[in-house]
Order: sequence, then C-alpha cells, then structure tokens
Amino acid sequence: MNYNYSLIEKKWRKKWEENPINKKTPSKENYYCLDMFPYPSGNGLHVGHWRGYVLSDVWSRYQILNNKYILHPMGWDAFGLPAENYAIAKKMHPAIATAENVKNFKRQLEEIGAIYDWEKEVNTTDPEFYKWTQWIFLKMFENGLAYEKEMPINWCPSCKTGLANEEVKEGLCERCSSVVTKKNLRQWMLKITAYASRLLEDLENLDWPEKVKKMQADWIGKSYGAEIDFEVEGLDDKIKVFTTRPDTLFGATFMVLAPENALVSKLATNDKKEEVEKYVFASSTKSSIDRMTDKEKTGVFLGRYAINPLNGKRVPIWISDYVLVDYGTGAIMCVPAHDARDFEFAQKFDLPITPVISKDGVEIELLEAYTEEGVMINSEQFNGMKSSEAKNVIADYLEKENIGKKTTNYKLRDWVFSRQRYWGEPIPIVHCDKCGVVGVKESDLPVMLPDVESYEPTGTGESPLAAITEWVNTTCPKCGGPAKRETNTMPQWAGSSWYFLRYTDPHNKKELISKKAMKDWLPVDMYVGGIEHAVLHLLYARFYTKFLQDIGVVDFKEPFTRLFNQGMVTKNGIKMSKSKGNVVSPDDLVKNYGCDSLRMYELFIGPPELDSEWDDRGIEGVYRFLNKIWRLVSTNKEIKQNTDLERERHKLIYDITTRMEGFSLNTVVSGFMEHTNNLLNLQKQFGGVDKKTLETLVILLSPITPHIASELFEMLGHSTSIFDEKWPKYDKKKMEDAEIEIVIQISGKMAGKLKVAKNETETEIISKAKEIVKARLENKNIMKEIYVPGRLINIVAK
Ligand code: ANZ
Ligand code: ZN
Repeated sequence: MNYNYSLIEKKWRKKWEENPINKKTPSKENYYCLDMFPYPSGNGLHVGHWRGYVLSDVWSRYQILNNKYILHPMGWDAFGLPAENYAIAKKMHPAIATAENVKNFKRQLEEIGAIYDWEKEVNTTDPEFYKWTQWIFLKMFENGLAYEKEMPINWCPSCKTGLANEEVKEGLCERCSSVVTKKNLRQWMLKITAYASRLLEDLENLDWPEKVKKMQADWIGKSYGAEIDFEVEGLDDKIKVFTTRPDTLFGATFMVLAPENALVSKLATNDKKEEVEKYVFASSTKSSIDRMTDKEKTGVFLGRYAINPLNGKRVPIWISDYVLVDYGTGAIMCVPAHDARDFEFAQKFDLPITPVISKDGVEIELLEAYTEEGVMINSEQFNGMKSSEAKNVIADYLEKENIGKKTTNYKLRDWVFSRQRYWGEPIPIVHCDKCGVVGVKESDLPVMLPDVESYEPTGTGESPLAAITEWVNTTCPKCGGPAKRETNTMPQWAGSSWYFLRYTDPHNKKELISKKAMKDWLPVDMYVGGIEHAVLHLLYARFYTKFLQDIGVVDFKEPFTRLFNQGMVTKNGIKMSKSKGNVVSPDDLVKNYGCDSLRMYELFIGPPELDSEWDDRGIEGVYRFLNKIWRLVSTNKEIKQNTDLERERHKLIYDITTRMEGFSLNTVVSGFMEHTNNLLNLQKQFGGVDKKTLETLVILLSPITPHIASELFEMLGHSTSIFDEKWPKYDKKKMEDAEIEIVIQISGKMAGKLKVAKNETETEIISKAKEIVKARLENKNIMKEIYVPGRLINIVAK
C-alpha cells in the first residue's frame, strides 16, 4: 500500500468537518491562539503567507493534545487603503472586490488543513462589526481622548490622504513609496500619549520577543531631562528648551528654534524679518525626508540674543529645520562641543564652541563633538565633578533657582486618526452650528457607510463622503437642529486595534463582548504574526485594551500574553511578494506532494522566527521522509516492547516536546528525521517495532502532518480521533542508556575508553580498564586508582 496523500487528505478533511476535533470537555482549559488577520488582497496566498498560518495551526493542534479547548479564529481586515487601492485599480466597488477576495482566501486557507472556527469569523467592514469600532471611538470622545485639531499632517500626494507618523517610512509613504509632504488639515486625533507611561511600563511582564519590546520602547521613546528657561535680551519673553543634558549648560553658546515655533516672528528683529520669513516658508514646503536627511545644515539668525542662565553670557538665537516643532518645546539650547548636530551648525556659521566635559579634566581642541561622559570643565562651581553626576546636580540647582525643572519627554505623538478616503468606518460625529461637535447617539450606531458612485479620493483634502449631501445633512443629536456629519473616515488600524476581542463573542448585539466571553477566552494566549506589526498594530491594540480596561469593558491590561513573530519567506534573498514577481504558489505543491508535505516543509526551511529562503526542491525530501514513515508503520510486524525500544520512545518524546515548547519547529522536524532512522534500525534489528512506540510517533507527528498521522493511527487499530489522545509524556530515567562510556586516564592523561553496563561494580570496571591500557602500564608502579562513577578512571602510575 502506497502513501496516497490525496485520498487520505480528502478523507480526513471530511471527517473533521463532520466531527470537529476541538471539543469542549469539563477537564479542558480554554486556550486562545490567534493569527494576525489578513487584509484580503486580490493576490491570494503564497507559500510565505502559509508559513504563519501553518505555525499557528500546528500550535493549536498541539494545544488540543495538551488537553486544551482552543479558540482559533480567522477574519478579515478589509477596510483601508490597500483594499481601496485594489478596488480602484480593478474598477470595482471595494465591497465587491473584498467579498471576492475573501472567498478566494478562505478556499486557500482550507487547503492548509487548518482548523479555523468559521462560526466566529469577523470582517471589519461588516456594519455589525464596525458598529463597535464606532462605539469605541464615541467612548474615547466622551472621555476626552478623541479630539479635533488643525495641523500640518503628513500628506501622501499619491494616495491623496493624510498619514500617521507611523505610516511614513523614512519620509516615504508606507503604502506606495511616494515622498510624503505636509498639508494643513482639520484632523481627528486620539490621545495615545495619555497612555505613554503605561504602554512603556507594562511591556516588562510580556512573554514577547525582546526585540519587539525594545522596538515598542524606542517608539514610545522616554527621555529624562530638564526644561530650562532662557531670558531674551530686551523682551519679557522666555524661551523654554528641553534638554537631556543639563550637565552641558555652561557650553550652550547659541540657541535654535524650530521654524514653526510661535515665537519666531516676534523674536526676529526688523532687519532680519524678510530673510526669516523666506526660510520659514521654504521649510514648510520641504518634504520631511529632506528635512531629515539634508547633509548641509541651514538656518537664519533672528538678530536677537538670549542669556545663558548659568554664566550670564549672551547667546544668539537662530532658527533651523533640524529642530522639530512638535518634540520637547520646539526649541533647543545648543552645545556644539558635545552634540554632533550642533557642532556641524556651529562650524557652518562660525559660532563659538566651548567644551565643558573632557575625558580626564584637561581641555583639548575638539575636531568633532565629544559625546561621552567625563569630567566637568569650564563650569565654575561644578568643575571636577563627573558629568554623569552633574546632570542631576545641575538640574537640582536649576529647580532651586527657579530657572528650570526636571521633566520626562516621550517621542510618542498623538495619533492622527482621520483619513480623507471612502473605504473606512465613518467617524460617528455630527457638526452642529449651535452645539458644536456632538457624538452620534449610541442607539443610532452604526453610522452606515453610504453607497457612492465615485469613491476615488478627491485630492482636495475632503473625503468623497463630503459630496453625498443627503448623507452629510442630518439632525443634531443634542438640539435636533440641522447639522452635518463628519465626512472623514477612520484609518485601517481602527478595526484591527480590537478585533481579537470580538472573536470571543462575534454575534453579540448588545455589547462589544459579554463578561462571560471575556472571562472564558481573554487575553489572547498566543499571538502569531509578522514582525512588520511590531510597532504600530501592537501598540494600538495595547492602547485600545488599556482604554477598554479603564471603562470596564475588559479586566486585563495587556491583550496578548505571548507573541511569536514568524520570519519572512524569501526567494533569491528578497521577500516573497507579488510585486517582486518571486511568489511560489502553494496550489501546485499541494497537488504534487500533498498538504502534509507542504506543512512540514514550511517548518523545515528554517527557524520559524528567522527569514528563510524558499527552495522548490526541498519539499521533495520532506515528501520522501513522509513515505519513509508510512513504510515504517504500514509494513511493521508488531513485536513486544523491549528496553531498547522503550528508551528510544522516551528519547523521541523528550526531543519533540522540548523543541515544541521552545517553538523550535524546524528542529522538531529534524528530530523526527533522526528518530525515524533510529526506529528503522531497531525495526531491522528486532524484526519489528512495538505498537506503543509507533502510536507515540504518530501522535507526536499529528500537529504537523495531521492527515497522514490520523491515517496511520487508524491503521494501528484505532477508531477514535488521534486528536482525542493526550500528548505523550517522557520519563527521564527511561531515557538513560544501558551502557555508559567511561574515560580511562593514566596519571590524568587520556589513555582510552571503555563501555560498561550500568550495573557493573567498581572492581569489575577497574580491572577491565587496566586490561585495556595494559601495554601502557608495563614497567610502571600503580600508586592509586581513582574512580569517578559513571565518568572516568584515573590510574596514577610512575
Ligand atoms: C542640549 C544638549 C547637549 C543635547 C548635548 C544633547 C546633547 P532625545 O534623547 O531624543 O530626547 N532636542 C530637544 N528638542 C528637540 C527638537 N524639538 N528637535 C530636535 N532636537 C531636539 O534628545 C533630546 C536632545 O535632543 C535634547 O538635549 C536637545 O539637545 C535635542 F551635549 O540639549 B540636547
Ligand atoms: Zn445642535
């Protein structure tokens, strides 16, 4: 009988459909294993996408065998730019394009043999779902966390929409790689900054990759420092700066304000006004990428001076676009001796450079900024102090003298939450001339996204929704007078910031989720997805969770207890993607080798957390290996268990279990390969293998290759599902080899080796050892014989 994967896979799919393998029993604990849900693109899945879904399916099945009742849902992140851009390109309504793509995705996911609970499917574009996305926004609005602001935002001229800072990568639009510019628009903002410290502190206890935690911490970007006031000569105004280096204050020889700083026009002296205005305008039209990467520093002197509060020296005030208006106070004190950017600026404009820290307290001429710690110089009463101490001492002194105060600053900015696009959740807000900005009544949710003829972006900064007057014109929920709907929509992140909650109770019409569903399933036990979501999605989801905790919807502070980031699949060294033209479709591979072979090969290509190169020929080897297992079991003549077989079985369980637990799934596969060879050898040696060993092997295999494992389990005489079995347990004592190897030394030098039975006595062992090294002991006197049990014998001889 040959391994007929196609028959077997069909057979077991059907059985699982009729008889789901994930069953609730009183003894089972719940376990929530979640995939990052995909946006259903038109391209379908390639083997790179498969990798993540295989990982989470293997993990879910492994949990079932560990007596868990699992929630393993799937859904669609279907609002947003990618879906809309695709629909525009195909000249289809996004709703229709999305529905088609979802269908195709589902078919492909079923090919994986994954056990998704389709009863729990969610779709962010379903009004029953986005009703709650809007509800969360309303609650944030009521709690002062959603607010409007006129501001220069990142604007992608190609996508014709505003972008969050998070969606701009090195000055380019994350979606389409166009250069991002600035545009002044009224925006809805979410006050994520109110949660900055909690978002930072709560990272600590998460079972997440350290790398991801660090990326989040860096993004939140907490800096300790001080705000210091500089008086302006001849005016009552003060300039407040933020610095992380109060220890360098004596070296502050000039100041720089961001061009957008509100004080600029007031501080500029008359003879400088024209030049200043020109510069301010030029920076406003510069793209952020230029501002960040321009090599030559630029700037203009305002014609005015401030006073260094410690040494009373006059410092000229400049503007330059290397200072950002929205970080710290939008103004800095410049210490060219110890800051690289300030050094460059000082050199370019010939400004004084005064070192205030040196390595060993001796002043030397600087060829570049000295940014290390050291000993204070040129700093009056603080001279000789370590700069690391001076940081605090000077900050304390400034506080005492009322010149400054210690503060912390976060890089994290409030979240630009509106998009000027059609394909998103309408923001549930109404603008009334009398009452101002009013939230839609909860009972009127969802605010349905109207059907429109033209959903292409207008490019004017207005959403296409603004053109639908019958939708825009409404009545004010407060006064009943005429009012207009908010026409901006939410960003794609809105739905994905909380979807994982809804899976636990997707059909609840009364609440976002019930308390029972929350207690039963949340937080998520294991979250599997790509590293590209390390910052944004995970940060937003954490923020939403904390907010929902604050308003009593959930009772935990972190949504994802354990996180696993799978690496990318590459082909010829670059990420597999349709646009790179290097995708491998799973369809033919499944046809030619079966789903089990492809599942196993996906794991075998490399450590799951690392990027791995795809090699089409590799699957052949895995296929041959499954055939080997097939033969091992199907041709076996059953014999009674003996100690060799028992030992091999426990070793097998041990290896597979420890590697599974460590999520080292590629070595799980290689472990199977090793142990299958061992079993084949034992089969040859003893004329067969015992039944228990083979049962163990196929149970261990079942999370990875569920179809063939189920078939072989049946072949071994079982009529129940393999997934009703328990994950096998190992006994370390039974793994020990019957023979041990002992090293023989003569006077501490290696002289030979000896294999002995475990129960042999010391005298027997020593006499055997002496027999082996007899030749080297000739003409020598044995002074001493030292035996370290189970390890070595040292014969001391002269
Ligand atoms: C004086 C100084 C001396 C500084 C020195 C650094 C080194 P992080 O760690 O990123 O918080 N800074 C403050 N606000 C800024 C803004 N809006 N745009 C550009 N730069 C700004 O860095 C804080 C430091 O970055 C601050 O400390 C300030 O320069 C600069 F030897 O002040 B420092
Ligand atoms: Zn009103």
